[in-house]
Parts: sequence; structure tokens; C-alpha cells
Amino acid sequence: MPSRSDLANAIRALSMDSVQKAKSGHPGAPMGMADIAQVLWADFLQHNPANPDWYDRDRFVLSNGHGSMLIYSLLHLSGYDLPIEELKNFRQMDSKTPGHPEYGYTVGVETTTGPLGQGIANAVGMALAEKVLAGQFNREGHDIVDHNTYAFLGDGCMMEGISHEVCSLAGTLGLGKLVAFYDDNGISIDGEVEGWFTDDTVKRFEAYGWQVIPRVNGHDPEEIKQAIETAKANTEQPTLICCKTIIGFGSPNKEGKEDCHGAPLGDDEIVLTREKLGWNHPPFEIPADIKAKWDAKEAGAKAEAAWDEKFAAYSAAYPELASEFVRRMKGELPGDFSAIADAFIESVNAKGEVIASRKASQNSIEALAPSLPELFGGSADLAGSNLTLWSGAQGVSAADPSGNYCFYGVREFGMTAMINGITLHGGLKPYGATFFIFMEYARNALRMAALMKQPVIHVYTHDSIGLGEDGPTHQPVEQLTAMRSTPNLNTWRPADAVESAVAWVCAIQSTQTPNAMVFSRQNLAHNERTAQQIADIRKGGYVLKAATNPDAVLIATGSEVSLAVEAAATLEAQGKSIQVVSMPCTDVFDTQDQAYINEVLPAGVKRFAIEAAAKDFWYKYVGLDGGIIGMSSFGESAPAGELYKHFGITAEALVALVEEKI
Ligand SMILES: Cc1ncc(C[n+]2csc(CCOP(=O)(O)OP(=O)(O)O)c2C)c(N)n1
Ligand SMILES: [Mg+2]
Repeated sequence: MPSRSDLANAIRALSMDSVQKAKSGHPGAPMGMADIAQVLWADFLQHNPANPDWYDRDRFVLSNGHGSMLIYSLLHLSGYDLPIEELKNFRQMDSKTPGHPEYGYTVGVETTTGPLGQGIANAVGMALAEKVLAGQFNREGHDIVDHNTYAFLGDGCMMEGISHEVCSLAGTLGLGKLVAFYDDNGISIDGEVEGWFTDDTVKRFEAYGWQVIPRVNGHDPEEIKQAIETAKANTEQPTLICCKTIIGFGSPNKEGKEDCHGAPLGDDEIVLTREKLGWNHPPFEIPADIKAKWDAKEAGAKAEAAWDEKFAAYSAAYPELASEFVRRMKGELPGDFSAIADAFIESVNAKGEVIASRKASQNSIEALAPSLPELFGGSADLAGSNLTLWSGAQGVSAADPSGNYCFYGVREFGMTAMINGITLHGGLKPYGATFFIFMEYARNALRMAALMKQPVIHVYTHDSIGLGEDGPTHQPVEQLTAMRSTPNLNTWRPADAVESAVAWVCAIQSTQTPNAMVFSRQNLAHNERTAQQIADIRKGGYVLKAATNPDAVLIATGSEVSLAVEAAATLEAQGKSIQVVSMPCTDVFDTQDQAYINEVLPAGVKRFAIEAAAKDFWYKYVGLDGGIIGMSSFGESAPAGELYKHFGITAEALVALVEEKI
């Protein structure tokens, strides 16, 4: 009968051998956290290896993602579709065991981790999603949403500022089913953390309102088990279990030292480690009795079957709620959504309002949200500026989590990474918001959404110098370029209320791509369009004003579309033929077929772009013989109208540039 330490040693052996074979990787954390993982996965984690998507499974997040061999070992050993060959292929091209846990590459990996601190933020988002869905769907005697979120995190995650943002909020929101394990091994890459990390972590988390279990021996299964039981018993507060561990546990010459953090132990040290651990099996061979003890397939099938029964009873009692729950967990939109969306876009067009696009965004939410109960809003303390609240918005709190809006506080990065976690959890369609400039604070989490193909939605208002007096600290310049060069991210900068409505609909209908919508603070003119032009907005770029045999094509986005229209009128009065293109989303436009692109941007005709943002991005459309009106410096503090003149972002300047070049 294998002991707990035999089971933990299986993780240690797989981890050190895979890293050695790959000649790259991080054996220290998996070897140090093996005992904790063994207790959690064997005694507590509710999951079904045969169905990694079971809705009510516990979520497990390895926030210290460099320790990826820990999660790969766990998934392999417990019976997920991750054969031993994949572990032998660690970090190789096309393997299911890339260097860090990657969502979509490996079954059972709930989120991509590696950028330290974001995993715990994802976990907070998942725990919030669980709590909100439980609030929305559970009924007396029917707890169909009832699972824990477990996260492992190390010193690195603790040092990262984002852990403060999200753990603070997790305390306030009383996320009682979140259990985090701190791998307190005293080591990070540069050595003993004493020189750079001396926080009193226990006091820190107590101050957040967490239950903290201090000084747990991370190599004592009984202590770990007790701690998890205490954590689970407290459903009002999230729990941090502080585990004292030894990095690289079992390696006689390297354990407890930074040497084993991110490099193979070496063949000789591996021999010594096998001896010390009493692990006498060749690399990648797990004795049958140990394998059998790890296997979670039968227990998992039972756990899921028990939930199926619960869900059947719920379905009988609340058939509509039950089918709504399934629809939402599948990520399907309501059947009538596209009809509602089309009617809304038509009504916006009919009204032809001259309003700020941020206001148009709020109108879109107001119109679409009632038929989309999964929409879960929020803003990082700028609700009144971002205009993200709507008449049916109801904040979530520790006491009442059944609402549909999170007041994230001033936590842009935390919010964005939480939204990734909420989306990965399923059942909710979150949008977040802040000033466009502070997307910078959140940028890596937005990148992670793109990398993980998560269709999150972000509302970024105050899009340019057009915000005026707040000045250069608040005026975005280079942000559009950064976002447009991020793969698999759609960045929208709508020109008026109609384009704003279409952007919102596209964002909601997206399934694999995050959508960021950049909205103005100031009013924008309405543009008249045919039905075909309205339909073409969703192609990302379209001809707003067509011209036969054009002398020039003017391309613009957002607030500058009206400047392009004005410039075109002046040039036409001089007898020139001018086509105007509105390009709200270059990312989507670039995916259109060549015939369409040629129609919008006819070959051989000089092109000119105007945008109140960094210029250089536009060279890819205008080439070297066209021209660009844009920004090449930071902004200034002044009324918006003056700023446009000061920076030369005017119809007159565009006219002059076209006259000079054609
Ligand atoms: C945001 C971020 N910064 C830096 C790194 C590079 N990095 C990877 S692991 C690590 C040290 C982490 O220390 P700790 O969490 O204590 O891990 P341990 O050495 O204990 O396994 C660093 C700096 C990273 N992955 N993410
Ligand atoms: Mg450490």
C-alpha cells in the first residue's frame, strides 16, 4: 500500500526527470509543493479526469506557473488525457506540456499562468464567478453551483502588486470558497528572499479580511489536511494556508537553495535524490500500485454522477432556470440575441444622435443587457465616467452576490485578470472599464486574454487628446498601436453612436477573441449610412463616402472620421474625387478577403490617415507615398478644441497634406 510520501515522490520524480530530459524547466517548486498537492488532490479536489469541463468541478490554479511540471504530473497521475509520452516531451514543439501551464493546450489546465500574480487574480475571478452564479441560480435545497477554487502561489506572486489588488477585493467580497496555499520556501530566483521580501504575510492577509492559517508544515500531510478542513469550514472568508516548504525537497545538495528553482538538477544529483527519497524506479516509470492510488477517474465519475442527480432534481423543480444555466455555461447567446441586436442598431441609426461614444456605449448596454442576463459589468472606480452602469445594474457584495456588476475599485490590473478568471469559469460574460490610458496598468492581463482566446470585453473611455483638460497624463497616444499589434485582440474606436452599437454587438458575439472598445469623452457627429454600410461596419473598415476614380482615400477612426468627411468636402469643392473610409477596427478589417479590401482601399490611389494618436501604425495602410495626420508627442492640458488645433489634427491640415501629395 503506497504511503502519501510515495505518492508525492511520484510528482517529484516526474518533475525532476522531465526537466532533466528537456534540459530546461523548474523542478524546485513541484518538488517543494508535492506533499501539499498530494493531500489536496487525493482528499479534497472534486474533479473528473474524464470530463474536465464538468460545470461544478473545483477549480485549481497554479499561480506560480513556472512549476508547471507539478500540474502536468498531477493531471497525468490522476488520469487526465495526458499520457506519459507528453511528459517526456516537456517544453517541446507541439507537446501538450509547454513550458508554463497553458489553457487550451493541456486538458485540465484552467488558466494560463507564468506571469506571476495573475494566476491568483484569475482564481479570485473564478471564485467570484462561483459566488455570483450560486447567488443567481441556487435555490433552497438545490445548491447546483457549489465548488471551491484552490490556488497555489509562491513568493513571486506575493511580491507582485496585483496580488494585493485582488486579495484585498477577495476579502471584501467574502469569497469563502477560495483557498490559497502560499509556498513559503524563502527562496526566489536571486536567492533567499530575506533581502527583498520581509512582509508579515499573515498580518497582511488578516488585514484583507482573510482567514489565515499560519506556519503549516508543508511536508506534513496531517497538518495540511487539517488546514484544508479549517479552510473549507469557513465559508465567509477566503483562506490563506501559509505552508513552510523546502524548495527542491529531496535533492540532497540543492534543496532549500535557489539552484533548483529554474534549472535541471543534473544527472548526478538526480541519482542522489532518488536515493534520498527512496524512489528506485527508472525515469517516467510509475509503479502500478502508486498509479492506481493516484487514479481519480472512478471517484471523479461518482462525484459528477452525484451532481447530475442534484441537477436533475433542480431541472424538475426549476426547468427554465436549469436550461438557462446550461445555456450560459455553454457560452451560447440567447436565441433571439441577433434579432434584438439588429433592431437596436437600426433604432440607433434612426435616432442619429450626436453624443459621446461613451454615452453611446452606455445606451448599448442599456439596450442589450436586459436580454443578456450573463452580462456582468464593472469598472475600476470610474463608473460615472466610463458610463458602464445601466438601469438594471446591481452591485455584488459579500452579503448579496446575486447581482450583475462589480465595483472593482481602483484596481485596473486586478480587474482585468479577474475578468479573465470569470470568463474561464463560464456562466458570465464580463465587461470591465477604465480610462483608456490606464489600460497600460492592465496590459499584460489583456494580453493573457488574447493568448487564451477568451472573449472578454473592455470599455476604455477618454480615448485621446479629445478628453481635454486632464492633460498628458490622461491622454492616450501610443496605446492604440500597442493594442493593434497584440495578436488576437480586436480594438474598436467607433466614430459615432451607430458604430458604437455595432462594436458592442460584435464584442458580445465574439467567441475566441477579446474586444476592447475605445470611446470618446466628447460628442461625436452622426454619419448617414445605407443599410449596406451599416452591415459593413462589422467588417472593421468600410467606405463611408464612396468616390468614382478617387484621387485620394482618407482613412479615419473615431472622432477624426468627421474631420475626414469635412476635408473630403473641401477637396471635392476643388474638383477632386475623394473616398472616405471609416476604420473602427483594423484587426477585423485585416481579416477581410482581398476583393473587399481592394474595394475599400483601391490599389494605386494615394491614401491618407488621420487619427489623434501615434502616427506610425498607419504606414501599413498609407505606405510611404501617402500621408498621416497624427500625434508624435504627448498631449497637453487645455480644452479639447484648442488641443486639436495645437497638434494640427484638423480638417485643414488634412486638406493641405492631400494637396501637397497629389
Ligand atoms: C511577472 C513576472 N515577473 C518575473 C517572472 C520571472 N520569474 C519566474 S519565477 C520567479 C521567481 C519566483 O519566486 P517564487 O515564487 O518564490 O518561486 P520559487 O523559486 O519558490 O519556486 C521569477 C522572478 C515571471 N514569471 N513573472
Ligand atoms: Mg519561493
